[in-house]
This record gives sequence, C-alpha cells and structure tokens, in this order.
Amino acid sequence: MPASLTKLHIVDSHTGGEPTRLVIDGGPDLGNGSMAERLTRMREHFDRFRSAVVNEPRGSEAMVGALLCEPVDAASAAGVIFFNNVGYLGMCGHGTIGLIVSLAYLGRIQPGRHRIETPVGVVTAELFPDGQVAIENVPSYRAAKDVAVESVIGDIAWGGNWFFLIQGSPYPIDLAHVDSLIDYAWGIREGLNRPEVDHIELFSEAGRNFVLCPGKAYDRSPCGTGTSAKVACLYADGKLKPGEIWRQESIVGSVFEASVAVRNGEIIPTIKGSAFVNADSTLILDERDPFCWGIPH
Ligand code: PYC
Repeated sequence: MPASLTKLHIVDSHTGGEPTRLVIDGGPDLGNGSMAERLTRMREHFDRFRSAVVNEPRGSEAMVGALLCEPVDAASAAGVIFFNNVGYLGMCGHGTIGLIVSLAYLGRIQPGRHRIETPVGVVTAELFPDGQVAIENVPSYRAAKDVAVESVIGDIAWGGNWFFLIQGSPYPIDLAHVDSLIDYAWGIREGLNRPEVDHIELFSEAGRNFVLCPGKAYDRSPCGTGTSAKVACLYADGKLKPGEIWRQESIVGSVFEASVAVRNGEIIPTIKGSAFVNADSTLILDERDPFCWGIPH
C-alpha cells in the first residue's frame, strides 16, 4: 500500500433513520486516558480525521462518527468518541444504539448488558435478543426553566449534550417543512447566546420532535440525548413518574421509548430503540486527494 494511503475499517448503521459510522480500526492513537482526555487529544491533534470520516465526499452533514476505543476499565465492552460535521458530542443516544448493534453484527458482543465509556461518563446498554437496545444514560437534568429567547420560551437541559427545548412549533414537524424548521431553530440558537447549548429541540402538539444539531443538520432519529433532556424536564414538572413510558417520535416517524429512574437524587433516563447495519466497508484516505480530509462544513 502506498505511504500516502490510510485504510479505515468502518461499519455504518442507522438508528431510526439517523446514520452512525463506527470506525473499528485505522484511527489515530489517542493514548490510554479517559474518553474525555482522548476526545481532547483528537480535537487538538487529529481533527482532520473527524472531518475525513463524516464530511463529504465520504459522508454527509447528517453523518455521526463513532471512534471505537479500548476502554479504560476491562469491565467495559468499549469506549467511544462521537463526532459530527463540525465537532464532538459528549454522548450520543442514537449513536450508542448503532454502536451496540454494530458490535453485535461483528460478533464482539451478545445480548445482555454492556458498559460503554463515553467522554461524559459510563452508560449501560442492554441488547435484547430481538435486536432492540436500551441505553441507561448519564444523569440528566433541567438547568433552567422558562428561558425567553426571541419570542419563544424554553427550558435548558442536559441529557449528555445541552438542549434548548421548546413546546410548540410554528411549522408542522414533517419533512415537507424541514427547511423552515431548520431556519427557525437556527434563529433561536443564534438568539440564545449560550454557545454550550448547541442543540435546539422543538415539540409539536401531536408529540413529534425536531432536533437541530450544532452543524445545522437535523436529527432523523428522536435524538437519544434530546429525549433524555426531555424526560428530565417532564420529571421535574411532575409530568412523568419513574418507570412511566414517554414515546418520542422524530420528524421521519421513528420512535424511542424512554423512562426515568431516580437514584441518589439523580435522574437516570433509559432510551430504547433499534438500529440496522447497512454497510461494512473500508474508507481510503489518500493524501494525494485534495479532499482527503473532507470538505469543511
Ligand atoms: O441521539 O443523542 C442522540 C443524538 C445527538 C445528535 C444526534 N443524535
């Protein structure tokens, strides 16, 4: 193989329509630290690798990358770093469901419970014999209620990423209105003036949600971390009791089922959904290619 070529083994999946590209091997050496430390190392020294994997011409704005890592704790099934067209995610619900289904496809795990290390903490994934996956997420919470931005009021909540959640949408949450939804949510994000709150989540009266991600891509899935943020808010408002099921439906009609447990005063969401593997292939990074490292978003 010429010195200018790097090969990456990848498995692609989608979770409720939202893609995850799992990099199995060929990625950069990020050392043996925690996933948070490895994420920092990747951001500072190997960010072009992120772009090469998820951006065009190999990927798309919707693609979420997942770099499979050796876990710190031998009791964990894997470590993972999630990334998108513009940067990095603390956690990713649809991506973790995709990771678990991809590891099962590769024969690396069996049905049962598996610890997964992420940059924002350990999550537990249960793979069921029918292929569904339930993720017990990091503790989630509402940080602020009834925050006014532009002409809307919403809540700021953490579910592994930061969300601004708004009940109501001036447009129907369906694919025919996706451009208007993107423009509307982007305007709210700009008005929010809180750079750490980088996901905007709208809810229709009919219960569908729309999540705009930091790189202006919309989540095709109901968004696992966004669903976690939502159930934390519902619990805080006394609208969801521990163990009750909340069904969150995405703009494309895919559904996650969620519930909360309360442990040591912390709200622990569980998100259940399905993913399907749709490619097992090799990415080729050829340094002679002017777009080897992706077209920046
Ligand atoms: O499922 O948590 C999620 C997610 C975050 C961004 C895209 N999907």
